[in-house]
Amino acid sequence: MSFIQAPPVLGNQFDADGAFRSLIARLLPAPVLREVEPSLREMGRLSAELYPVQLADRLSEPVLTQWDPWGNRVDRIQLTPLWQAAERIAAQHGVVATAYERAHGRFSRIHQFALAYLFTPSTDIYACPLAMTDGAARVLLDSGNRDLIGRAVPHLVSRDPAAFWTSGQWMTETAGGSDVGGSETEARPDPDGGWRLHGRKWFTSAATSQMALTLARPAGNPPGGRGLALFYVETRDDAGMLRGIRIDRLKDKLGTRKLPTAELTLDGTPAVPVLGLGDGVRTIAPMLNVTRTWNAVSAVALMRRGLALADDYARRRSAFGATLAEQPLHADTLAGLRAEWMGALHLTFRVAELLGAQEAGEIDDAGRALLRVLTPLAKLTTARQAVAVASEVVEAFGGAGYVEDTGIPTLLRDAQVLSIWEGTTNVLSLDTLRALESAGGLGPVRAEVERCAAGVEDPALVPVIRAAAGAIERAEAWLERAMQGGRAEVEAGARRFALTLGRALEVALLARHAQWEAERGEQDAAHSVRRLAMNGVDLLQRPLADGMEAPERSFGPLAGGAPATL
Ligand code: MFK
Repeated sequence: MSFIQAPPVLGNQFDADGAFRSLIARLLPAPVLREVEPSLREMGRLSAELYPVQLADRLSEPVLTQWDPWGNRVDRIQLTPLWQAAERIAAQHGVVATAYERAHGRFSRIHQFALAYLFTPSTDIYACPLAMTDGAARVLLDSGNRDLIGRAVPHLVSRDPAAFWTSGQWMTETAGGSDVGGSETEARPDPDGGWRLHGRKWFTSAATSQMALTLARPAGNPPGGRGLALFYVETRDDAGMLRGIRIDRLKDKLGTRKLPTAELTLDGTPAVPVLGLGDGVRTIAPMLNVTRTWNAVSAVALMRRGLALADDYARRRSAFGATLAEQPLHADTLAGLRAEWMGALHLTFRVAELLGAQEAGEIDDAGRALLRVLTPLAKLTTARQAVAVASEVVEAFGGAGYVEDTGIPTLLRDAQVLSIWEGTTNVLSLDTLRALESAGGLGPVRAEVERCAAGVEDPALVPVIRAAAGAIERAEAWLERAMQGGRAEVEAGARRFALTLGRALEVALLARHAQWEAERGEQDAAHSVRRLAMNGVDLLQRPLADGMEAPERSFGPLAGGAPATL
């Protein structure tokens, strides 16, 4: 009994991530890259440094204290030590602020999401409050409400931990997390001219935020989403007491256990309308699009963490006379996962690139339509990939991956939320249809694949990009056929359709990058893009032998669509 297995170890997570460095080297002009690299390297260093802290903090969870010893209702939440550190680090390193300081114009979004990508896996999903903070800043700035912008935005984008605020996004009620139009919270006018909210918010992540944006129905408004209005709430008064808010309980969740996700009762909560007294869903939509982009960034960040650990472990663990890394089947399994992650990475940062261009006012109508379509596609595709990859990562560790204090199971539990919150895979598939409808069809997606194809010349990559274009063509044909069958037929296939578009876009974007690398004598993306295509792209058509069609499935990418014929 003398053998002790060496555990996986992480180095600087920026330096160690060649695929990511290659991507940002293409996306950022050289002078910008030179300027931002030190901040990314520092975040990569912190990410490695915080990982053992995260493991040591594994069992602590937020604690809700509702009453003080003397019978006063206090509703205080004690956050875990790593979450407290994460808030400070996030502020100081500008994980939100970078996007709004816009020191590098449209490239600042890429810089910011690069910081978030490195920050996220070692900070116990502190990305959640940051995502909502970012989304709240976006919504307030878009609203043009000068009072609220002046009051809140400087806090939301502050680098000073003492001044930094996070924001909640209170949407979900017992009547619906997806069908938000069913919200029951009522806004009643106050004699002093303000508004007070009455209702119950059923799933409020980050209940410790200083402010929140929330939906409520002004008394007398009609039912449905249009009758809701968006309200701004400051959660505590100067004495630190909650303002007409009770925290009823913290949720007992499968994962994201460090998040103080709470059930709240709003009992006369003072609130300020953000933009008029209706159309709240439309007003909050920019926030959803920002948080959905964060979701995709978190998905690629968690996949990357799983793979970094699995790769390192494969070099340390021996079985049957060789390291796992030298075992062909294990190496092949990891290569398949790496391909999924790289496709997801490229789709996600394409969204970041477009969002940055939009915010800097450097986007045309076609770019805007593309961003609107790519945002739900990136969210839904990368979230499903993250769950599938995290599950395989657990398996790549064998029994150790199933043991809690290795920290590996947490990856799977945390990844599972990514396909649920901020819109489930199905809800986002329907949102994709809505986005395509307003774009007048698949034009933006087709144009994006054609743009990628135009840059691909390497004979080894041409069949790959053709596979992506072919999948888009078949998806378009499927949509036309399904539309003849009526709305129900289109909706029934919407998930397979959206995942096919998402995967085809990943292949196209990665192939374009592989061409760029090939011109520099590198082959990393080329290997992965071929593998991604072989993992399967097209979930709408799954031909079997003898002209049979496989039952259509919309399971996960690794069990995914028909492998492309390369
Ligand atoms: C780590 C990263 C992430 C961390 C964040 C964690 C926080 C977790 C907390 C939560 O989970 S909060 C809950 C998140 N909930 C959702 O994401 C809701 C999911 N449901 C949907 O997205 C539904 O599709 C939706 C609520 C939008 C449907 O509601 P409605 O009332 O049927 O809306 P409708 O009529 O479809 O759209 C109303 C308007 O908004 C329309 O514009 P017009 O009024 O001009 O016609 C839509 O076009 C517009 N709209 C809707 N979604 C949009 C959008 N516009 C732009 N982008 C979108 N995504």
